[in-house]
Amino acid sequence: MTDLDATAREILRGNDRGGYTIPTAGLYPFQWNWDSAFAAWGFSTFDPDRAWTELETLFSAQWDTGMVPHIVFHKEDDGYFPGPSVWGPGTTPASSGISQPPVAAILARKIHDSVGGTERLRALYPRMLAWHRWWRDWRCPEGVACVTHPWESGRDNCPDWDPGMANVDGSQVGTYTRRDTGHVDASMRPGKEDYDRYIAMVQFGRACGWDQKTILEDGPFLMADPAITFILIRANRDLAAIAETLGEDPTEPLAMAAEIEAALPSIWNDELQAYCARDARTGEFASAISSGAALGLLAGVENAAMEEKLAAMWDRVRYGIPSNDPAADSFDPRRYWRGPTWPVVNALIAIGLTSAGRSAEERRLRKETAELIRSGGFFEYFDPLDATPCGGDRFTWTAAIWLAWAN
Ligand code: 9YW
Repeated sequence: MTDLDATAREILRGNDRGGYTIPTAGLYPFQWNWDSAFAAWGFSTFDPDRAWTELETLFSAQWDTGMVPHIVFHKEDDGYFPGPSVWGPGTTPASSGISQPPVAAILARKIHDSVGGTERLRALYPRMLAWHRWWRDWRCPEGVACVTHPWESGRDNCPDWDPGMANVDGSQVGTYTRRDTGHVDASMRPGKEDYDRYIAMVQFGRACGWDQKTILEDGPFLMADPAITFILIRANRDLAAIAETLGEDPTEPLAMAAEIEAALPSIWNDELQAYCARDARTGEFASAISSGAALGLLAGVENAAMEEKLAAMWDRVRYGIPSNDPAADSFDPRRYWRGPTWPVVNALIAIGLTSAGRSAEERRLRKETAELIRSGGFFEYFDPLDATPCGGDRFTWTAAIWLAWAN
C-alpha cells in the first residue's frame, strides 16, 4: 500500500458519518447520491461490508415513487444552502426533491464482481429496478433521459444547460445566503444569476408538492441529458446482468436500455456531429460538446463521427476528458463543469473503454487522472490544462476513484 492509498482510505473513513459518507466536510455536509455510489466502490477495495452499507443507506432514502433523491439530509447542518427546509418534500429522512445520475447499478455490479455480497445485492435489486422505472416514467418523456434541474444532472453549471437556463426566471426568488462561496473560491463556482435560477426551480418543485406530472409538463426547465441517457443505458444493462446473477428475469431492464437507445437520434446534433444536450421545450441544442457526449463510451454507443470530435476535444488538454470543449467560447478551465476535468467522469468513461477492449485509451485516461491526483491531491476536480487542483479538498469521490481505478 502506498502513502496515497493510505491517505485515500483515511479520507473515506474521515468523511464517514456512520453508514454514509459526505462528499467533503464544510462544502457538502450530507449524503449525495452518485457520490455515495462512488464511495461504495472505493470502500469495496478495503472494507466490502462498509461498501454495501453505503448503498443501503442511500436506498433507505428512496421515495415511494422509486425516486432516489440527490441529497439525503440525515442530520442537520446549516453550512449548506438550500437545506431541507427549502426543499421541503416532508420525507423521512429529509431529502431534496430531485434525483442524480443513476450510477448505483453500474458500481454495485462492479463491487459484487470483485468482492461478492450476493445477499446484499439481492436486497438492493428491487430498489434499483424501481429507481430505473422512475427514470423511465418521469424523466424519459420521449425516450432519452431528461433533467428537470441542472443539479439533477450532477453537472451543475455545464454549458449543456445554458439554453434551458436562459428561459428560467430567477428574478423573483427573494433573498438568500449562499454557503458554497464561503467554503471555496467563488470564481470557481456557478455565478449568482445561475444560482437564482437554481433556487427558482427548487421553489417551483416545492410549490407543486414535487408532483412529477406538473414538473414534467409545466416546470421551468426540462432538458435532455446525454450523460444520464448513456449512464442509464449502461445501468440498465448492468442491472440485467445483476438479474441474471440473482436468477431474476432480465427482460425489463434490457427493454428499458433498448428503448432509450432507440431514441438516441433525437439528441444527435448534426452541426456538432455528436450527441448533445437539448432543450425539450424549445428543441434548442447546447452549443458545444461536453463530457456528456464522451459518456457514450460508457454505454458502448459507437459512432465514428462523434469519436473523431471527442478525440480532438481530449487532445486539446493535457489531463483527462474536459467537461466542456476547450474550443468552445464557453470553456473556462477552472469553473466547475464549464471546462475542468472530473476524476469520477473519467472513471466512468474508462469503465466503457475497458468493456470495449480499448485498453490503450483506458491506460492514457488512467495515467492522466492519476497524475492529477499525485501532483494535486484528492481535490474535487482539476484544471485540465495545467493540473491545478480545484474546489473542495479531501474529496470522497476522488479518493474512491484513486482506490478503485486510478492508482
Ligand atoms: C449540489 C457533491 C455534488 C456532486 C455534483 C456536483 C455538486 C452540488 O456537488 O453538486 O448542490 O448538488 O456538481 O455532481 O454530486 O459532490
